[in-house]
Amino acid sequence: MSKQPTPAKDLTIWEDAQKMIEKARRDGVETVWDRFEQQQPGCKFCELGLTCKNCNMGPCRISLKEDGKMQRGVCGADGDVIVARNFGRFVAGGSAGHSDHGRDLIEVLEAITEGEAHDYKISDEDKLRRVSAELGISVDNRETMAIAKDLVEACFADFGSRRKELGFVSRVPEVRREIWKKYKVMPRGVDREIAEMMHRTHMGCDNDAVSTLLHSAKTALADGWGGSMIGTELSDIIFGVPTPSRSQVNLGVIKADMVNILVHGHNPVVSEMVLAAARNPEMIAQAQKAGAEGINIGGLCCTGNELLGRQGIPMAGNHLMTELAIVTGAVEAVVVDYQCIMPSMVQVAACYHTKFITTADKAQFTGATHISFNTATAADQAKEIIEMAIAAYALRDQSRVEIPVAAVDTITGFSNEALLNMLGGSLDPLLDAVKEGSIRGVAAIVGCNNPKFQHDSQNVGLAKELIKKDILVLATGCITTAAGKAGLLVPEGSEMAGPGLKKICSALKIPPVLHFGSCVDNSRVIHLCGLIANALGVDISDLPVWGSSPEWYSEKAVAIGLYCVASGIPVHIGTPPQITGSKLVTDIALNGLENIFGAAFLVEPDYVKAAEKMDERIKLKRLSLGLSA
Ligand code: CUV
Ligand code: SF4
Repeated sequence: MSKQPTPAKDLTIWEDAQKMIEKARRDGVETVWDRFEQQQPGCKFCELGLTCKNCNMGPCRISLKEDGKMQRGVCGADGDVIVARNFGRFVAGGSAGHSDHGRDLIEVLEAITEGEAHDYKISDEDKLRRVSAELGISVDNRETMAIAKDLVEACFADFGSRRKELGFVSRVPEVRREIWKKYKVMPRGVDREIAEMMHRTHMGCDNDAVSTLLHSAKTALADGWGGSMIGTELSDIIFGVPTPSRSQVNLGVIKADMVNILVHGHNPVVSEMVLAAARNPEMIAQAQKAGAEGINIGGLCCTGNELLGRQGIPMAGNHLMTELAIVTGAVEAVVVDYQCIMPSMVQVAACYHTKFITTADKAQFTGATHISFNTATAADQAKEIIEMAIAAYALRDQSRVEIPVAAVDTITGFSNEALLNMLGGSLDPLLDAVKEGSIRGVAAIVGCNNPKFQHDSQNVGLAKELIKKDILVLATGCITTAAGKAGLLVPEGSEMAGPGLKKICSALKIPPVLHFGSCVDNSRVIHLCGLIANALGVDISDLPVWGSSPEWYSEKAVAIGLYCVASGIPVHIGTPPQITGSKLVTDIALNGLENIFGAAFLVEPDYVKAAEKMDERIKLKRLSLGLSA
């Protein structure tokens, strides 16, 4: 007898997702939830982090039974070392993802300065000058392109090994820098720290869990204050600084009478060009000739966030919505760059008329249509992509189309610049609100979904609990769509907030949850914390702030979590990483880091309890700053 499938309402809190899960079942399409179930029960050793396959004397696994058997790998590594090494490589993977993304932006800026990327330009000269000056580049009476060339060199240098510390470390409060020096975690070059992590975790190198964990922190710091920060700042320079604008979210942004193209991945380099091509009158005329009303671009995951923040392009969904978006039967093309793109998208697309188009040579998918995207030919390639989507429109079977809900309104596109602008050019109004207790603290909730939880239940639940306690929430990554769907990204959302936050939101006409961009844009959050700490003359760890990723899944999320902690921002996560096989490593993550960095991880799968614990700490931090709890 075959088992009844789990009711869709238990898998996700959203109506659009529930309806599409049901349609996927009718259409015979396998989704992430089906595969998650097939994978249960998971491997215990792996879950605990106690498997090692770093050499060919193994693979090895460590037993938690203390009966003398399998206490050490063949080489002699014990459970603590193995867990720390695995964790270190996990962090290196995440840091590499963000940072390689950042490097791609340097290459675009370089191509602009060399006159080899005619379809791109420097959109924000002011920011170019500001950032360059911060990095010690002379900007007075110099041509834009000359400054940009120097900026390119300065950023590339941050990836290598010739520096003592990264350029943007200048944004870190002095006291924090001293801590980093003391524990030898001052990040030098991005690639250097990642490569050193791979080296340290080779058999026979770093065989001390504490030492490996400290280097994990250093690697993550190189991501946050290096690769990611470069990614954010250069994206702003090339495509513009995000400013608040109205947009919409959920599967209702897909339009039955349009050629629908979804952009997915992380990097704005391709998606900005696809958007520009979709706005080209010639392309629109072609789409109309094919019988559509026009061309509609929607976002998924962080590429979506990049376009949402800068261009107000609507968001079709977050991580666990990506397969379901295709199931609407109304998507002509999904255009991807890299990261968080489920390989299954190829199979799901093949069940419909959807073209699945990859664009990055470093992220190719068997069965996809690959266009090797090149900045020199970007506009033409983007047109080619649009034409493929228009051609696919003719193949759409309207009888299979189901757009389950109407779109929900949002205001998105905040950034530190936008925030300052709103506050009249100075952080003071924000600091005053914090001091008087209208805003009791700030929490950045970082994206991701994970089928281990009912989709978005924790993301939305936590955001609502926090704003009730007058804690301002900044949203980055995949929680954005969730917050938007829950009505938290509009000023009216402050009805759900506590009285203090509600008052501030009404005065400034802002939502209680501010969309702060994609996951590389968590660099904006640490930058902001640095600015606030400097303004108050304290360390970041003294601030009433939190990071959180309730439904995290990716290596990148752990890198973000760790650079936040090492920067002095405590981080809540809904599930532990694969470290619980080592009591030593787990204790360090939950407690030991507090003694070093003044912040540590909190693992709490229940969002109500998480919010309470976060609130407790905010109270303590407020009291130590001499403020009311
Ligand atoms: Ni980078 S990392 S799932 S938040 S995009 Fe969403 Fe976005 Fe991935 Fe996590
Ligand atoms: Fe086993 Fe040691 Fe090799 Fe890991 S490095 S697989 S623990 S022998």
